[in-house]
Amino acid sequence: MTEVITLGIGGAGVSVCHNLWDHYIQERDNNQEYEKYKQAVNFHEDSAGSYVPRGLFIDTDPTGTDLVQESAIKHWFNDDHYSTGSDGTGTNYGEGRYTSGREQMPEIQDKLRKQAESCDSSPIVFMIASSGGGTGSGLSDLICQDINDDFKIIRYNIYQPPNTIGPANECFNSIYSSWFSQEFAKFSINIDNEQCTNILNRLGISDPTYDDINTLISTNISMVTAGNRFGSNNSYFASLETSMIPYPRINFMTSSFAPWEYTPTATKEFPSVSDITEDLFKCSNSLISTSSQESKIIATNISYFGDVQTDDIKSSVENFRNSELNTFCDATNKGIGTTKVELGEGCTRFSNKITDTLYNMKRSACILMSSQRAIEILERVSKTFDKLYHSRAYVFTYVGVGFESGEFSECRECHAATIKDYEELGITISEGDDDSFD
Ligand SMILES: Nc1nc2c(ncn2[C@@H]2O[C@H](COP(=O)(O)OP(=O)(O)OP(=O)(O)O)[C@@H](O)[C@H]2O)c(=O)[nH]1
Ligand SMILES: [Mg+2]
Repeated sequence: MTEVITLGIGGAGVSVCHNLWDHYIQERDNNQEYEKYKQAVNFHEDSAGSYVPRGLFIDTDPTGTDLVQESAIKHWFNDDHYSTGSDGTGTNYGEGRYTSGREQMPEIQDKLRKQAESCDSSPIVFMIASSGGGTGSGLSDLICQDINDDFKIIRYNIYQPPNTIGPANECFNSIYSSWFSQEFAKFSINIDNEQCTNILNRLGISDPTYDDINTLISTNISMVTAGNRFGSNNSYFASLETSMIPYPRINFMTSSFAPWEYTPTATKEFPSVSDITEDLFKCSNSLISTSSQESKIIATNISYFGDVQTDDIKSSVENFRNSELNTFCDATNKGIGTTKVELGEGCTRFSNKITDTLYNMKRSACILMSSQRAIEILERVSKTFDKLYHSRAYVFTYVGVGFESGEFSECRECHAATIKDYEELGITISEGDDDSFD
């Protein structure tokens, strides 16, 4: 069985993680008697027979972790679940990686090892952070670099939105954490707040707060990983990993849910499995801003929930294959992995205004996708970076905290190489290599 240690890093990471634990704790309370439910994915049983969450809240300042320590679920956590600094990084990646973040590393290593020792096998480390924050980028990268030999890492990045409203140098931080995610993580799943806001607007939440967005994000995390807790999959994202073996340097994932447009009061028929499957591939439903609908898809993993029969899944994949949404490199779609998540009779899950809409739907689905949509997203942040770098804006604040000036060009070159990897994939495909998955 897969065991997972979840790390929330920096302000956004800690807040999303708080929301996610709220979710996992309620889900465990509701389902622990249910035979198929594997509570040991996220909790370990201590010597006194109590279940303890496997995870850490990490920040270079106490704002976010203080909120968790005062929250309704605080009694689930003890000192071993926190690593909190005092000064923050002032949105500076260099501070997160070289100064204030680095000072916390011995404590983080110690607490992480302790949790890993409570696992039966090598756990997966799931890291949640914003790639724009100095802590979320710099300290996450330091942790990633430190542990990647020992653990399989999945990074969940709250990525730079197209219309940045935060500090302009967030794109410096983002470009670095993209590079490290590429080098050291198995997958990085990327979403942005702007697109999450658009989706929440469509759900009737007109002016979403961070809490609304975090609920949407934690619902996404919970749904894409649900197969592990409820199903029979033994490995995280197993089919996706297999499909991605030929592409070792391509790991930038996007995610979507469907259906969104349906409201319980609608008189029209509920969307079919086929409609839902097609919706998952539409850029408008992605949790990261993208419009590259024509771009090539490499591999996907779809989890279905609710009233969905195995035959319906087969026929909807067949329908998708014949639709214009099928832009798979391999037109036979060997790269589509599907999981039907059985929640069990009477099984109730986390409940809030977003999950009430999604979970209580007759059927729904979510997808993880690797595709050339990454090019558009990576190029967007590169352009902002280049503009600032050429004017030398912010460079001095990074050099002042331990950066070597060569690191900027090295990072930018690696970023360009990643974009090229995705572009070359397009060239190979147009030359007729449509058997990429054999
Ligand atoms: N979804 C979401 N985004 C957030 C939240 N808080 C901040 N952000 C976004 O994350 C980015 C800033 O990152 P933070 O996570 O606050 O920064 P940090 O990682 O703590 O790093 P520093 O504070 O710079 O050391 C901004 O783009 C914010 O819009 C949150 O609770 N949820
Ligand atoms: Mg912060």
